[in-house]
Amino acid sequence: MRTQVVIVGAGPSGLLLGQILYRAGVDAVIVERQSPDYVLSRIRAGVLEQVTLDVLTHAGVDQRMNKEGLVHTGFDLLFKGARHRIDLAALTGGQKVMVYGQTEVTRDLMDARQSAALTTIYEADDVQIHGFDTTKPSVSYRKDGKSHTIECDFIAGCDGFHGVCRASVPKQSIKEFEKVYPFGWLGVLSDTPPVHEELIYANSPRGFALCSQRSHTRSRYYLQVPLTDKVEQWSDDAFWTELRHRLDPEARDQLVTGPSIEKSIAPLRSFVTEPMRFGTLFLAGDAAHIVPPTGAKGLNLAATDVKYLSDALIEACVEKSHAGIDHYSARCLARIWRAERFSWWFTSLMHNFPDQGEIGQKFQEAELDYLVHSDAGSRTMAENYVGLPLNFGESLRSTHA
Ligand code: RFL
Ligand code: PHB
Repeated sequence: MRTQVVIVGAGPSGLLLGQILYRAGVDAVIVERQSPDYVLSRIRAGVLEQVTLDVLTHAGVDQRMNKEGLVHTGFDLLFKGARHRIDLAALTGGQKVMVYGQTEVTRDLMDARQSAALTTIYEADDVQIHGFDTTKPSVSYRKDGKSHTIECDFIAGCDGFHGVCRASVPKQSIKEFEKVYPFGWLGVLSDTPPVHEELIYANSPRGFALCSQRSHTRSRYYLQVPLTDKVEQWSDDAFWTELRHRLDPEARDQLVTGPSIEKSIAPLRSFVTEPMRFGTLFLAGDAAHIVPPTGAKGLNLAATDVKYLSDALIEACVEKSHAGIDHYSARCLARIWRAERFSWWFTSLMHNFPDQGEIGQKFQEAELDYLVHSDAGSRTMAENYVGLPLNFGESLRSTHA
C-alpha cells in the first residue's frame, strides 16, 4: 500500500490530523494498536480552549460540540476553606473555555472518518517505522497474523507517550526534559449532577482536589493521592469521604454522591522532547510532550501541534513547499514551553508536596491570596488558563523588531 502520510495512533491527535488532511485533499492512513472501543474507554481531558475549538471547527467536527459543550466563563480557586472565582471572561476580554470531554471529541472525529470512508487500521500489532531519515519512509505492522507495509512521504507520530515513534529516534538525535511529581490523580466519573456549575480547583493541607464535569448530569472528580496508592484501595465511599474533607462547607453540603462508573489513577509528569521533527518523521501531542493535568493543557497542546503540522504537510504535499516543515518544531516548542511552565506552576501551587511542611502550605496560601486579590495576578492566571493566542510570541517579536 502507498499513501502520502501514515499517521501512527488514532487518539485525538492522529484523528484530528487525518481529518484536516482529508479536507485539504492529502491522503493519509491511520495505524492504531488498540480497538476503537478501547480508545473511547479512556477517560481523560475535559476542558477545551478557544484555539482548540477553532481547530475543531476548521476540521468540520464542531456540530455536536456546539450543541452539547458547556461554556464556562470562570472557575473557582478554593483555599483556606473558602472559594474565590477567577472570572476568565472579565479578565481576558471575553474569552471562555468549553467543557466537552475528550471521549466526545474522539467519537466525533471517528464518526467523521467513518462517514468519509477513510482507512484506519485498528488492532495493528508490532507497528514499526522505517527510513525516516530518507524521503521514502514506511510503516510496517502485523494484523490477523499477516505482515503489511505502507510506503509514504511522511510519518506523523501521534502515538502518545508510550508510542513507538519517539522510541525509534536514535538517542543522540533527541533531547528529553522530564520531571516526575511525587503523587498521582485518582479520578472518578459518576452519573451525578456536578457539585457546582463551574470547576473548583482546591488546595487543602490534605492534598489537591478538582471538581469537574462532563454534563449537567455527569461529574468528574479528582483527588491527589500518593503514587503508591492502588485504585482497588479506594472504595467509592472512601473517595467521597476524602473529597468532602478537601472542600468548603457549602460544596460539602451540595455534593451529590453515587456509584463510580470509572475510577483510575494517573501519574503526573512534565516532559518535553526536542526537536519534534526527524527528517520525514514528525511527533505531535503526547508523543512529544506531557503536562501535569492541573492546567488542562494536554489535549489543547495536541490540537495546536496538529494545526501547525497539518499546515506544514499541506504546504509540502499540495504546494510542494518545505517552509512549514522546516519551522514545525520551533513553532510548536515555543507554545509548548509556555504551557509546560504554566502547568508546572499551577501544579506546584495547588498540591501538597511530601517535603513542603507547614511553611510550604502557608507559602501556597499566601500566593493564592495574592492571586485572587490582585488584578495583575488574576489576569496572569486567567490568560494562561484560557490559552495564549496562536501567534503569541510571533506578534511580540514583530512589534519589538
Ligand atoms: P493519546 O490520547 O495517548 O493517543 C495515542 C494513541 O496512539 C496509540 N498507540 C499506538 N498506535 C500504534 N502503534 C503503537 N506502537 C502505539 N502506541 C500507542 C494509542 O493506543 C492511542 O490511541 O495521545 P494524543 O492523541 O496525543 O492525545 C493527547 C491527550 O490524550 C492528552 O494530552 C490529554 O488527555 C491530557 N489531559 C487533558 N488535556 C486537556 O487539554 N484538558 C484536560 O482537561 C485534560 N485532563 C488529561 C486530563 C490527561 C489525563 N490523564 C489520564 C493523563 C486528565 C487526565 C487524568
Ligand atoms: C477533567 O474534567 O477531566 C479535567 C478538567 C480540568 C483539568 C483537568 C481535568 O485541569
